[in-house]
Parts: sequence; structure tokens; C-alpha cells
Amino acid sequence: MSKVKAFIFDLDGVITDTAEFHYLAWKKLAQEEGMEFDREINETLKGVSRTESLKRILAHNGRTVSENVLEAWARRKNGYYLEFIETITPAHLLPRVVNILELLKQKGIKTALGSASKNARAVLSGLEITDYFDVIGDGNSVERSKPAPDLFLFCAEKLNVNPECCVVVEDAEAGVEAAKKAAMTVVGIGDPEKLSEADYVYGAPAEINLDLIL
Ligand code: B16
Ligand code: MG
Repeated sequence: MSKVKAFIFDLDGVITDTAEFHYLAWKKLAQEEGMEFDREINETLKGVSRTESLKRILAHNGRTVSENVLEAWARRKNGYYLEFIETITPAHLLPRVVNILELLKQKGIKTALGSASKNARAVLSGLEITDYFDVIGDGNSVERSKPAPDLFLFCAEKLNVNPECCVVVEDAEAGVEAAKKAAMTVVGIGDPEKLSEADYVYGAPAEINLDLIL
């Protein structure tokens, strides 16, 4: 019998591609503040918290600002991001995601969301998939964000499932690291070279072989 009792899904890059909206929002802030920002830097922000993302953008530009300014800029970026995510509908779901959630439900496997985003609930609501999740872990659930294991451990505890019986689906290196630290099985979505710590790697969620993992 399979030891797998729960699946924990990351949001951005696994369920939907909010990375594009994060990119556009950071780009707007960066332009206003005279900072360089491109898609390559945006790649390094995947799975990373909002404040840490801004710190990385500042470091890339050799800039330092006070804590107050940092907070104000992060808040401003979030305002832009919120405007973008208002446009999210089920059409923004990555292929086969709902099918996977339904198959897991049929098999009696619990599901949780494990996203670093403080806006995860708004995104799930736009996608109309909130009810598929037994537990929602987001950027408000724990203090320490990925690559700390805290968020995934929070999800396992709320699901009442041992971490060893959880499978995490993640697209970011920080997320794979967090899941491994939590002693969970990891399904990486993306480049096998970048996600070499994952137990399985697929190019997209649609390619996930559930039978093999279970
Ligand atoms: P927010 P995930 C992450 O989502 C994004 O990948 C990352 O780029 C973003 O900075 C982070 O959420 C925080 O998002 O500003 O909305 O709180 O991949 O963990 O679902
Ligand atoms: Mg992600």
C-alpha cells in the first residue's frame, strides 16, 4: 500500500503562472524607482517572499533603503500585483491541474496549498478551486518562508499527516529545498538540472505520473 496520504501544492508555477503578474508589478516599481529589472532577475524570485524579493532587486542594483522605504515599496508593488490578479479566471489554470486534484480526491488523498504568497487565497478564488483544498497554507501561515520547511510542516500538521507521507509539488529551488528539509517526497516542475534535489521532475504539471508516485 502507498505511504502517500497527502499532496501539498505550491501555487505560482504549479497551479497557475502568477510569475508573469509578479514580473509586471516588480517591473513597474523598478521603473518608477530607476532600478534595473528583467526576466532573468524575476526567475530568481520564484518561491521567494515579497520582502526578500525586494531585497534581492535592491542588491542587484547596489541600492540600500531604510526599513520604512522597503515596506512602502513592497506595499506599492503589492498594490500593482493585486490589480493584475483581479483578472484571474479558471482560464489561467495550468493544464490538468483540476484533473489531478479530482483524481486525488477520488483516491482519498488529502490536499493542501503551500504557497509563499500572502495573496494565495485571492488567486485560488479567481481560479475557482478553493474548495479542492483541505488546508490552505500561505504567506500568512508561518514566519519563516521557503527555503525553511515551516510552511510545509504547517500544512502537514493541519492535515494531520506525517511529513514522510506528504508529497510536495514545487517549481522553485527554494521550495524543493524547503520540502526536502521537511522530509517530504518532492515532485519538481521545471528544469531537472535546477531541481536536482527533487525525487521526480516533470516539465509541467500535466506530465505528472500519479500512479508512479503513489
Ligand atoms: P506575495 P509560490 C510565491 O508564490 C512567488 O513565486 C514569489 O515570486 C512571490 O514573491 C511570493 O509568492 C510572495 O508573493 O507578494 O503575493 O505575498 O510559488 O510560493 O506560490
Ligand atoms: Mg512556485
